[in-house]
Amino acid sequence: METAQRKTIVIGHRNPDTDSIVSAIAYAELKRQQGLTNCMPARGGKLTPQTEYVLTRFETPAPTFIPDMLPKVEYFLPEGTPTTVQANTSLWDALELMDKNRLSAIPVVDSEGYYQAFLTHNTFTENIIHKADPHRKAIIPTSINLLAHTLRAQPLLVFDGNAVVKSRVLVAGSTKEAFEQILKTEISKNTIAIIENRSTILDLCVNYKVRAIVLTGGQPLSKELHARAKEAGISVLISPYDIASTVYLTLYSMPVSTMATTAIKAVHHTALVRDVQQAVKSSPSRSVPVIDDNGKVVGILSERDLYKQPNVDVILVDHNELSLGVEGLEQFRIVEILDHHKLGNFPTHEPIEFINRVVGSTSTIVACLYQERKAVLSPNIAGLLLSAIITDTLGLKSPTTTDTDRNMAEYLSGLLNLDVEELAHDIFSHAARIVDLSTEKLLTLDAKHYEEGNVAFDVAQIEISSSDELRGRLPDLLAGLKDHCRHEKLYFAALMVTDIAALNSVLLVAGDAQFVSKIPFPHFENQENAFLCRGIMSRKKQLLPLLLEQISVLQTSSLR
Ligand SMILES: [Mn+2]
Repeated sequence: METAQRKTIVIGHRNPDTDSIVSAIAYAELKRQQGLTNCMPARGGKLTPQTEYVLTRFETPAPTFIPDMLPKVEYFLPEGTPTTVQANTSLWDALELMDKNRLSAIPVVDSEGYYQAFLTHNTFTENIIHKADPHRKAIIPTSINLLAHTLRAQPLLVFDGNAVVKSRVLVAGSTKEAFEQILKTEISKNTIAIIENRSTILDLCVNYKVRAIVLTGGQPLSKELHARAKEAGISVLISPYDIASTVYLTLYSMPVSTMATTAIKAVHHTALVRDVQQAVKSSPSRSVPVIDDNGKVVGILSERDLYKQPNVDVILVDHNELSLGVEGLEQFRIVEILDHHKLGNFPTHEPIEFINRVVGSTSTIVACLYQERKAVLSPNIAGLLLSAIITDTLGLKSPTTTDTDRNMAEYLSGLLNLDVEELAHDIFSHAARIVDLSTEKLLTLDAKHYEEGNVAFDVAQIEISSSDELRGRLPDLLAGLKDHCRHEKLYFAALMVTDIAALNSVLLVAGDAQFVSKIPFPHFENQENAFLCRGIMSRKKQLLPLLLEQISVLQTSSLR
């Protein structure tokens, strides 16, 4: 039997540039050609207009957006289709299935597969104590068909076979007079009488029009009684077991749903493991059902699954430092790295394929690997690779460009019959620059609002590919921030302008003068409210902690 291949995700750095996106797409394609069929490209951020242009031009969809790799439930689910039972299955069949598959819990689903309840050994034990309590009347919700099925009984007469009705179970073990006394106190139509073939008692049951008669000992009914039972609408079953076993099995003919608990909520397959850990641990079976977007059961997550390795591997392209990658990467097995940056990598538990070359783009490395591994390079992939080499080397002009990049660009342009200069011109002129966007748009495109202690502030972020784009806009942007801060009564408002080529950000801030004066970065272009933050690309992970610390220092000192 062929088992599904482990999933492998190829992903570039956060705030992905064209090289990160293209090398992920092209390398995932190469891996698939080499037999790693479940290998998918992903991206950890929004596409820049430049990347969008390149993907559109070479007719390739954007990789799946994975904002973080924080461990999610789906990465820990055991492989294969989960065992479930439908709500109208008998308790006996459900328990038998659990026993056969060595399960401590089983999700109860409706006919479409939607989650309804959870049957665990614990919930069963708790419920059976109540149902089988001899101090209370035995009332069992069951249908005639479930009863016949569980008892392996021969149905003689069946009326309304699928209706589940709460029924009192009576065993005719007494004299006719005593039994009649009992029958008088019951609602006959909700009574199931379990009788050894005793004609006097049978006669009573037919007269009182009980719901069902279960005959034990395998004896059939007399013709006369059969006819009267039929006329009275009484179901009659012949159990192959003796009275004791028949009574015992009757209890297990209840639909499984009556013994399952609805208190255990299903978790979503994309939920974060850290958010569901408590639910798993406090569940009596130490497991919870997992559902997909449609509410259908896709698995059971057990506590022991949480200690396993996730079922997804990761290939990093265009970065080798975890701090530059999407959040949570360290929890996964990194199986390969392709990069052209300085090393800042992490220890691994096992040897991995690690290719780091001093070239102008990761896409150059991927293109070389297509050649080395004699893989098919489709025109679209070739076009993407050429575009990424061009963007990462600024049209083969940046000092990072090597002969390998130039040779590869020439090879690809020959393959595509496309001039490098022309393509470079198209890419750089089509990519939207901040010049084309209004100040308001730039300040709101990707703005986030934060509240810390008794202050509120906004930090927006935009990406540029050259700081030249920013220079002419500085006065507008600073004035816009000032207005926004005053209007919204904020402690401060900031715009982080991230240069995806230079890997740094310019921070523009308007607001509390004391706060602004304490920002620990050098001024940008001698502007009082602009700062150059070298190596800072992430608002969430790098900038925000610094801002929060500054706020807390100022607030503490103002209390003194
Ligand atoms: Mn790169």
